[in-house]
Amino acid sequence: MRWTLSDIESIYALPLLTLVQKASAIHQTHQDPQEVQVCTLLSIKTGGCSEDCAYCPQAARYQTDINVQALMKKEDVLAYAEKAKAAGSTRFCMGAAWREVRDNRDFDRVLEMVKGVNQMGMEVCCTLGMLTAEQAQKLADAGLHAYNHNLDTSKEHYGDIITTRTYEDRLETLENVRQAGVTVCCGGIIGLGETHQDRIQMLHTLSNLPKVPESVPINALVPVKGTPLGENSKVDIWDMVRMIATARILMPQTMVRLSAGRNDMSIAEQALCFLAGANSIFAGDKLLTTPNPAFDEDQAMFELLGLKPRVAFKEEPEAAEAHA
Ligand code: SAM
Ligand code: DTB
Ligand code: SF4
Repeated sequence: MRWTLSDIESIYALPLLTLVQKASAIHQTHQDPQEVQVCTLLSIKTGGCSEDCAYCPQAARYQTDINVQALMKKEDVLAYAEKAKAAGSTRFCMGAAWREVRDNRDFDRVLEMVKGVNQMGMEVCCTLGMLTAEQAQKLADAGLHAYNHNLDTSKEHYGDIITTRTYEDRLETLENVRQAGVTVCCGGIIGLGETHQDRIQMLHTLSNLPKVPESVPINALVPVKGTPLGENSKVDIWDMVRMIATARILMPQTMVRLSAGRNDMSIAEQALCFLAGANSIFAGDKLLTTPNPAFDEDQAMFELLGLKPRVAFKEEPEAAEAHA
């Protein structure tokens, strides 16, 4: 085990600025602190999902305002990817509101999209729900660089948020992705009504996976009307900073992504997250279904803070095995 629960508890409980200073020192040793990876998200299949994830506007069972949309055409997806590339994105992530991938024509079309985006020289990522080992291999053969599959919360809290699949199911897909040689993007959400201990437990699971994930998205819940968590209160920025800093210390070589929730943060608040070790964002005025800062707003933020976009396929060092 790389990190024990008590190691993580002591880091997480540090006085806030001491925690940020420690995380920042580790960030400067293992990463280029000026560099931030710019990823673009596209919802290639929206809504109508059979799952009951309590935070998600795309679950068919909740009454939300989103427009349900069948799988997009390959040409439209590739045109969007070209635009994202021209705007400076180096990673393109396609999301589908599926419980799991099925072996059908839709999956064949996604494989074609993966090939097309890969040929453009962008890192291509997908998040399509659960995968078998064979499906993971097909995605790898098509040129998939990363697969996003979040644990979302602790094993203990999981059953309060999702009942239609298990934590074990999630871990199994992550293992299938690893075995296929695709890099792993796996993180969670804060603001789901979890305790500090749940956050610590989730970080414990993430940082002790057989291989540390190359990328860890930390999402602040975007409360969406109509979902069971639609009335949850806004995540405290200090909680986000604490979570990011702890993740950075536990996983020095990982890309820690300041993911959902940026639309409600000031530049000063985002700057604190970068100082605490975040080095990746989703760019573009929409995440999957909810608003996100526009490209030009982010460009202005990069200029103000002296940040520069990370190039695609920058050598990804082996994830850290040892304590920092
Ligand atoms: N259906 C696939 C799945 O669940 O793995 C892929 C798409 S799903 C929308 C991807 C991730 O988005 C979820 O695991 C969750 O972490 C995040 N997410 C969804 N709704 C969110 C919300 N309202 N606020 C923050 N993150 C959210
Ligand atoms: C991740 O961790 N966050 C992104 C991406 N992976 C797929 C999704 C955020 C979704 C926020 C709610 C929405 O826009 O629908
Ligand atoms: Fe479906 Fe994914 Fe939303 Fe859960 S998070 S309801 S699996 S789209």
